[in-house]
Amino acid sequence: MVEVQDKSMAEEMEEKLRNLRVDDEEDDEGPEEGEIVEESEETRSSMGNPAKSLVTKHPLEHSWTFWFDNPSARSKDVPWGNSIRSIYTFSTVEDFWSIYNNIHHPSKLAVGADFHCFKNKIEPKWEDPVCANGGKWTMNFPRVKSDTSWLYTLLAMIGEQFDYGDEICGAVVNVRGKQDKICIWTKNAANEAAQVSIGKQWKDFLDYNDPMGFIFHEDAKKFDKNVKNKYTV
Ligand code: MGP
Repeated sequence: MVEVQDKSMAEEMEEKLRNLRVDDEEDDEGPEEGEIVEESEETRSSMGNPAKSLVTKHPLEHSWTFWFDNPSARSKDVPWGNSIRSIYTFSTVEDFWSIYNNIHHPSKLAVGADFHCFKNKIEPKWEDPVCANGGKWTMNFPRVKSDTSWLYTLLAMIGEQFDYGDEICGAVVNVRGKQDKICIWTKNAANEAAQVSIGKQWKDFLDYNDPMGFIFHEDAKKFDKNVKNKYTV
């Protein structure tokens, strides 16, 4: 299980986020899905000027959207997904922290809530064309013990810490009666090497030591509660 070690990992990730553009500028091969292409002159010129960089926003590689599914807004009479709402899209380090610092973390959410952070324009649904052939890794936590892991998962994703980051659609935290779950959704479930790499790296980043399983959305759609893991790390 994950222990909250100290604040150094979050600080380290934030530092990496701040440096992201400097590292990436050298090997830019053109925009990818969700990639932010605009970069102001102001951003470029502030790189060597610490005073100015305090007031300049630092762009992320991708823009991301938070989505919330409020359990009290759900109804049995409407299809699954009707109550999911997009909350906020961010594309800079600073905007991430301003939204993150002003929203409830998993321990404060109601049982049944789902909170998602997905690359912009990818909906957190099996039906989204980018997710359709994908799957998900799932970590389990005791109730109200997932806040730090949720933050570290977000920082690892938006800070592009995964070797197969392009494979990632986003992450969701599911608040349930007995436990919290955090899942990372990916695009091509059949690509075993990519999924296993993401799973192993994610466990390392969070210092998560329990076995963790990957299921294909195709299998989840069969609504079989005993759906089998395709991969385990
Ligand atoms: P869940 O919330 O992902 O699983 O899906 P959990 O947490 O194991 O189950 P819970 O009962 O504790 O909430 C629960 C159910 O929601 C699924 O069995 C589907 O009926 C529906 N569902 C979930 N997702 C992610 C989707 C989706 O992307 N599309 C559709 N159509 N239904 C979904």
